[in-house]
Amino acid sequence: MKPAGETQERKERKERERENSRVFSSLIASTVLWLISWFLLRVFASSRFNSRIDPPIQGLAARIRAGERGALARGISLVEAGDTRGRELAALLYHDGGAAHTVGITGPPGAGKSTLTDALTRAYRQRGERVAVLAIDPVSPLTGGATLGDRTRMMAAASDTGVFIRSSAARGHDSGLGFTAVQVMRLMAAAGYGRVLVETVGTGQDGVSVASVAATVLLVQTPGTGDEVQALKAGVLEIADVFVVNKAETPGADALMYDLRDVAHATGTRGDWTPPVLPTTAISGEGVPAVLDAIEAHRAHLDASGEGEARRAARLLAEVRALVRHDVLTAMDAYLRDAAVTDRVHQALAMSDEDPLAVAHALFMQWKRGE
Ligand SMILES: Nc1nc2c(ncn2[C@@H]2O[C@H](COP(=O)(O)OP(=O)(O)OP(=O)(O)O)[C@@H](O)[C@H]2O)c(=O)[nH]1
Ligand SMILES: [Mg+2]
Repeated sequence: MKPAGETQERKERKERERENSRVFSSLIASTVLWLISWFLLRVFASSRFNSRIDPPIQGLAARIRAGERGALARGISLVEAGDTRGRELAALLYHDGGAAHTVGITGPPGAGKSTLTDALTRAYRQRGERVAVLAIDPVSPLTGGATLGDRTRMMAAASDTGVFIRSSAARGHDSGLGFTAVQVMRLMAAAGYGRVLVETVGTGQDGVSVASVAATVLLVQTPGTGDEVQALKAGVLEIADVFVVNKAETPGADALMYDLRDVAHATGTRGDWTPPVLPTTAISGEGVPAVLDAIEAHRAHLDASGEGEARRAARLLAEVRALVRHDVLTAMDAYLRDAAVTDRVHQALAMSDEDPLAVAHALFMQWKRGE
């Protein structure tokens, strides 16, 4: 016979065990419940996130992918207006245009960039390729004359659906070549244009930025004053993958080509690519097939050498920086215009001995801290 105390103890132990298992199972149950609600919340949140992408923008993206020209034009307008829906659109179409080859055509005003772009476009069309052109600031005040716009109308009249041409006014300090141009070109590529050409005026530093939007850069020069090559800035020479001497039928073309070849060998060589120097008469189309071949050769070089990937990475970095810079400036502008902040500045300047430099520094630090 067991002592009464021992039985009591056993009873209590059993009771405790039962209690423990109750606590344990309720713990399991609440964990499961918690996991389920967490999962449901995630699903809910992500569906809310998706629904935050404007359904019309998703529709527009689909229509652009299908190659609808009207949709592409509308999408480009959204991007150029700096509309947030434009950014959403460009983001949605980011993976759609990977196969397109982007070609920048730059050079001084009146060199014949538009005429050459037009000739290249026709040549690509004859080869059955679809071409989109972005002409940035196409009419220079110097030449004013023949513009791509005139030819655009001609092509539109011929209703060639394999060509899409868009003119864009240069804006702001980045000559319109910041993220806006990249996004417009991305939309064009997503719409199925395998060649995306971008024409931009530039002889100095401003011309350099074309390299941040195009895989292959053509630098168009013309014979004339005799000091063209000297006038070229080092930065421009470095970005040129193909030199084109346009108006090659005019006097001085041979001398210019000779000089440019010198320069191309001295400074332009990158890896096993030395920029070729090619003569064209863009108005008649002479020399244009050789330019097409050079673009193709450069594309092959980019693929084979790995330089294409490296440049793509550099372009994406430049784009991210431009976007962030834009957002920071926009946010900063709004902050500075804020009435309370303006009051604070007035007070700091009026009530203390603080100079504008100190006030500006303090304000910047406050902005960084989110005050
Ligand atoms: N002689 C000759 N004239 C040409 C040639 N190519 C273009 N032009 C003329 O040069 C002028 C300027 O040509 P555009 O194609 O408008 O030059 P652009 O570089 O686009 O000029 P902007 O965009 O205004 O900087 C036009 O009158 C063209 O007809 C060429 O090969 N030979
Ligand atoms: Mg032009």
